Amino acid sequence: MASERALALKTEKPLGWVPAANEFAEAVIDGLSSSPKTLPCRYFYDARGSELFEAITDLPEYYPTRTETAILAANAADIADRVPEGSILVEFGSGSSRKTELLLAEMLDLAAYVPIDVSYSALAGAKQRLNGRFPALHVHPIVGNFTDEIVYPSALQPRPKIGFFPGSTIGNLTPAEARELLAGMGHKLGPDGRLIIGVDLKKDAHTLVAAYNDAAGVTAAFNLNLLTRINRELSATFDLTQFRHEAVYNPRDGRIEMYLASERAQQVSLLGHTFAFAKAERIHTENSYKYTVDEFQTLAREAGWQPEEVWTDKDSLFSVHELAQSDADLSFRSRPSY
Ligand code: AVJ
Repeated sequence: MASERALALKTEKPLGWVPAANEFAEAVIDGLSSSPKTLPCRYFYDARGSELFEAITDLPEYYPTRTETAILAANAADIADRVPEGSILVEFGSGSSRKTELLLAEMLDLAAYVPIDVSYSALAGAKQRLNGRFPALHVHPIVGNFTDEIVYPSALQPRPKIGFFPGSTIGNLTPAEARELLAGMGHKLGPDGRLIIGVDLKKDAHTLVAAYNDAAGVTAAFNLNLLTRINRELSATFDLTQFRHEAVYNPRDGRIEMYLASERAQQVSLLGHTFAFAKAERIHTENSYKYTVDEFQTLAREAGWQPEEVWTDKDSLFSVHELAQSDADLSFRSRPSY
């Protein structure tokens, strides 16, 4: 095994950490001061936002979660076979860790599971559930953004690391940002690191648009909840009845774009700032990029990863990729015990 690269360490945030109000305030004021106006999608996930996203994953129109879950269920044993004994599973943006259970049920000799998420409540709920189902599994949650440096407890530091990044959350980033994030994950997971990543696939616009404009209006509530959070945490004056959810597919860039559109000319104030909105003016809240398998494998190679395996469903709606470090020592695979 190649020697482990010392990983940059950063002070671990205590469980219960929430983003500093000023960090949130700065991002919101910057976004609403820019033209066109924007709000970062990472702030969707307060407690209510995480609940609404869970509800989205059960919607008939929102195919990604159930399709990825079926792919993982069908291939978890194969994926687990390729994981060295005593590894740690590091999940970026773990949320409820529901999909992860499919892997954990097959990866019985993990040293630990390290879920990383911005939502304290999501981590706490997942830890409690996993402790019940896998009493022998060491669960070490980290509250933070998956772009942050990871602080591994010293006992886990030298262990082989398997990254897990499901749900096509990579789609929230532009391809350039995604390349950078993947390269950063390579650094965080070490020279023998592997990465299991879920990527939503390009398909007909009708299916895509429906997945982000569900008939029940849950995605609209998820999008508008961001304004509720800003009103609550930053004492803003958004009138939610005067903003409308919009989600469109942009075929040129291969992405779904989500917006909050102003129903009329209006002003919103927060923390001493006043922002004017024209009628129909939009706030961009999220991109969700879609890829072909080839496009994503090319991006992964550019980020220093070697595509090893890819699994899709029979309708090619979604894909799960297994990536290895392109300079990784893969000889351990040929040992009979694996
Ligand atoms: C969690 C980012 C993968 O983009 O499909 C779901 C979030 N936004 N419905 C996605 C989301 C609207 C979701 N990701």
